[in-house]
Amino acid sequence: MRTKRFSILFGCAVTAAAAMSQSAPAPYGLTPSERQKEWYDREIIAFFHFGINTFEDFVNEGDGRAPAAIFNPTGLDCEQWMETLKSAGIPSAILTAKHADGFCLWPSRYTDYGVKNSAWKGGKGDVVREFVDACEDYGIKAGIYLGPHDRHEHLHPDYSTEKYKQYYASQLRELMTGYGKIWETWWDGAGADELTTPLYSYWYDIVRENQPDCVIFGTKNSYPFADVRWMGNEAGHVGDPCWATTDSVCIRDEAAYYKGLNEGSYTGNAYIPAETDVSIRPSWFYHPEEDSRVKSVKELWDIYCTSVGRNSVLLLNFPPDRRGLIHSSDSLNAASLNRGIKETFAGNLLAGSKVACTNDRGGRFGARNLIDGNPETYYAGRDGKVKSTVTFSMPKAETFDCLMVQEVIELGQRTNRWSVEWSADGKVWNKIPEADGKHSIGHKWIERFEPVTARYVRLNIEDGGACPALHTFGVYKQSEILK
Ligand code: OTN
Repeated sequence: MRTKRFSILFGCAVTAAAAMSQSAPAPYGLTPSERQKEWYDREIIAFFHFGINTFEDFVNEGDGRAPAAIFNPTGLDCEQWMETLKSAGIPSAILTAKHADGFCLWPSRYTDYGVKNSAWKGGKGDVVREFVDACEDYGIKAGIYLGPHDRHEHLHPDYSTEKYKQYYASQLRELMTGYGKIWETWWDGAGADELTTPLYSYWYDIVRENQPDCVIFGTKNSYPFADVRWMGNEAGHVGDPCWATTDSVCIRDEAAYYKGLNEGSYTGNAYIPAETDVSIRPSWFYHPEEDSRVKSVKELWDIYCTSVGRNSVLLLNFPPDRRGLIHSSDSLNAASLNRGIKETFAGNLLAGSKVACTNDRGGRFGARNLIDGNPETYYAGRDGKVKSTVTFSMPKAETFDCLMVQEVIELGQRTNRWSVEWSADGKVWNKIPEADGKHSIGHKWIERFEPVTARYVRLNIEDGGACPALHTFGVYKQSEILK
């Protein structure tokens, strides 16, 4: 009797010890760098298109001929920009230090075309300095757009010259060494898609030597150095699926090129996730004519769902006006979007559910982790078993019209087919058409659908390259603010 009792206790202890020591799944395929993980977690980045174009009538792509003197914001206040970001819940921002017109917002030693020859502050001002200082004060991660296309210098199309290479390099060095920590730099392909890889290689060294954590947005020939890619349009909608991987040799026919940007490729040979650049107004630069055409909260929510909610990061442009301030309509709509997102995702309706799972790794990887609201824990299946069905039984019927699922991105893109179903009685199951035959998940995937009232929900992982590893799954009711 004594012996048996001992052996039962001993057996339990072994099982518990085995469960505690259950090892994590090995990463599968390509995985993000630390820089890319940090970038994914930002979710939204603000873009500020501000420069000489702001002071011309309806110009977005200046020809580089506007006199520097016309740049003269009457009340520039970068702290007001930061207030907009704080109420919008946006943790990072990128300023167009130099757009395609070539006008420099900082007093570059390498050109006269910039703030030092403007009327603003008697030529003694530095917008980049004011921007990075305000970012620092507000805990916002600062980024710099230094457009490779420079019409003022009339270098186009002779981009491959040594003169141009050094000119850009000198300006890049000024910005990467003189303004503190820079979290992102933007190599816009607009007007510059033909720049060669050796040129980017030279510039890349300047970024990496001085800013090891700086994420590089790159296109085409800068892919070997890019941390994030363009997603193929400026409307805010990435593809479905949207893989973080793509083919780095992507200049085939045009359709394949755009598909590669918009959707990526599950078998792609490079991990370069998609960044979604879109303006809150029709144009990139401020035009008073567009004050009534600021994107509505509903439009912004659509964009959030088709960018952040499709495994991308949203780069949302807020163009400061001629005073040097963000217009109140832009700020108010962005703040409402933030409140609506918070309200929607505050309550995972599956949180109190009983959970059953067909493929449970055990130990600390149980499927309950999907609904514990803790980003540190995750659910994983058993090695070699890619399929899984996780069934959630809620304490009572709930009505929802939105779902969200997140993979453990540091373990790679594992799942490549999934669906979600609901049931009122746990016997008859109904598909959610918008969540059927899905492919990518990645950092975050959101689907919206007609309201459903259900007591049971199941997540089906139907195929993948390795056992599933997911840290969140939830169903939600969209906030009224977003409608
Ligand atoms: O005419 N264009 O150059 C253009 C029109 C619409 C959308 C984009 C572009 S250029 C495009 O810009 C992207 C950023 O939005 C990337 O930098 C691409 O490399 C570039 O080709």
